[in-house]
Amino acid sequence: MGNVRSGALSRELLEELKANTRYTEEELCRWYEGFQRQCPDGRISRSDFERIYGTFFPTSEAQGYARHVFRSFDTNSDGTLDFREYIIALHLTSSGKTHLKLEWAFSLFDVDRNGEVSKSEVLEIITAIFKMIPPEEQKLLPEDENSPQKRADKLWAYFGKGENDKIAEGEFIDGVMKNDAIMRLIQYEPKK
Ligand SMILES: [Ca+2]
Repeated sequence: MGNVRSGALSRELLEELKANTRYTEEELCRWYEGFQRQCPDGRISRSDFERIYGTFFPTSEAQGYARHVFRSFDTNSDGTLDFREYIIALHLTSSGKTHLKLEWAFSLFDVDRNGEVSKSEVLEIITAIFKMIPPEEQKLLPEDENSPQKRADKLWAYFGKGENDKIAEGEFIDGVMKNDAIMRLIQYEPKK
């Protein structure tokens, strides 16, 4: 290990990220190089993250969503992410339907981090997700899913909640896991 140049991706971190994401060694090394170039101090700031995240959604407005994503991964609230957190963020926020992804989704919705999700939190995140849908795709949405409020109402009704009720983490994960239509409301995957 003595000949590893400073700044290289460590073998331990590489193995950890390979095991916990769907990315290959080649992809991880390439992204690490890009990350080092853009963030020489090894940490990415919120504004850089928003800019890079936005490039994945060139035809819509992803900044609000990116801000929530950043908050959900910046667990010590220091305003930066390291490479590990950055890769886990990219992995969990892109396609997939796993328990881990839904644990993350819950933390995304739990804006005030009090361990439960309120309807206003649901509306806030669903609004950010909705803005990522390009306008021409918004026009094609089902009648009961074509506005943030309708989507929040639909999710809330699915969980059988009153306006002031809350959803706990286990309930959220189990409920979303069982229903693809609800899963669709809490994420947006750009058409390829
Ligand atoms: Ca909350």
